Amino acid sequence: MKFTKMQGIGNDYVYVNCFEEKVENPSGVAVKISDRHFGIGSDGLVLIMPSDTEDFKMRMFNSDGSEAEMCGNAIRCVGKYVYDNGLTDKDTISIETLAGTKILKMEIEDGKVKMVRVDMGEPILEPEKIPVIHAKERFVNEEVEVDGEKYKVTCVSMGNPHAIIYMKDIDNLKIEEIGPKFEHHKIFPRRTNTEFVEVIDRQTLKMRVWERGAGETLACGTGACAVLVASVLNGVSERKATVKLKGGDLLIEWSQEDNHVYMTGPAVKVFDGEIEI
Ligand code: ZDR
Repeated sequence: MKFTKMQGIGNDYVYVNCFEEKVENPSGVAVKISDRHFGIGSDGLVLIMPSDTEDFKMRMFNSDGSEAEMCGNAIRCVGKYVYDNGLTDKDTISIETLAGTKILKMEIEDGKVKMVRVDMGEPILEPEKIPVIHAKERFVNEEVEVDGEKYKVTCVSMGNPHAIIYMKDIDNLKIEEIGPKFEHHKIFPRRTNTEFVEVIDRQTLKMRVWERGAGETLACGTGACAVLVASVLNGVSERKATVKLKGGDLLIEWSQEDNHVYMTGPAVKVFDGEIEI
């Protein structure tokens, strides 16, 4: 199987061009190739496929083999892949995902994609659609008990579920202990991605992420979008802010005009390879 390793601010995936390759068992392949000692090493597997309705289709599998609805960092890399490899000559493309169609606007430099702005669509705030078990209309700043401690939690879906918690000194957080407890908490029927956020100022948010099905990663595109939305709902940030992640920065804007969230960030190719699966 031919593949390309790509990363978006350190969130790294193995990308397979399914116009040429056939991947029979993507969940199993994701687990195998993601292993950083016995595999290629990645946060998961991304398939670039033909779509019946849009320019391209993307499927994304976490390193535990579970399929995610959407991945913000991966979709920018899909844009770079299809443009740089001549699968399209358009700088604006549509991509079908399990979380609906996303539109990408690519910034080209010397014939190659450097930055991508993604229209991530409208955030989903209804608890049953996130999904999170809750009786009210929204899940904003609600108390949740996790492992005997009480946390104030805000839940947002960007096609995939996110739980956002504000705290100080996230650098010293033992995320590998608390992360799984949120991920598997009984109020999240489809588990959750969890973001721990430190507000630097109204235009700068710093976060760490515990990803559903992958553990701590260096970055999370949908998570950064969910964090911006949660921060506006909690009155701690402007509608446009820089979200600082371990692997780099993303610029996120929640537009008042169309209620869509826009994410801008880099997409980088690391190397091409071939592996027997
Ligand atoms: C958080 C994420 N890496 C991104 O960039 O949006 C997406 C990965 C999928 C996530 N682990 C999930 O929703 O299961």
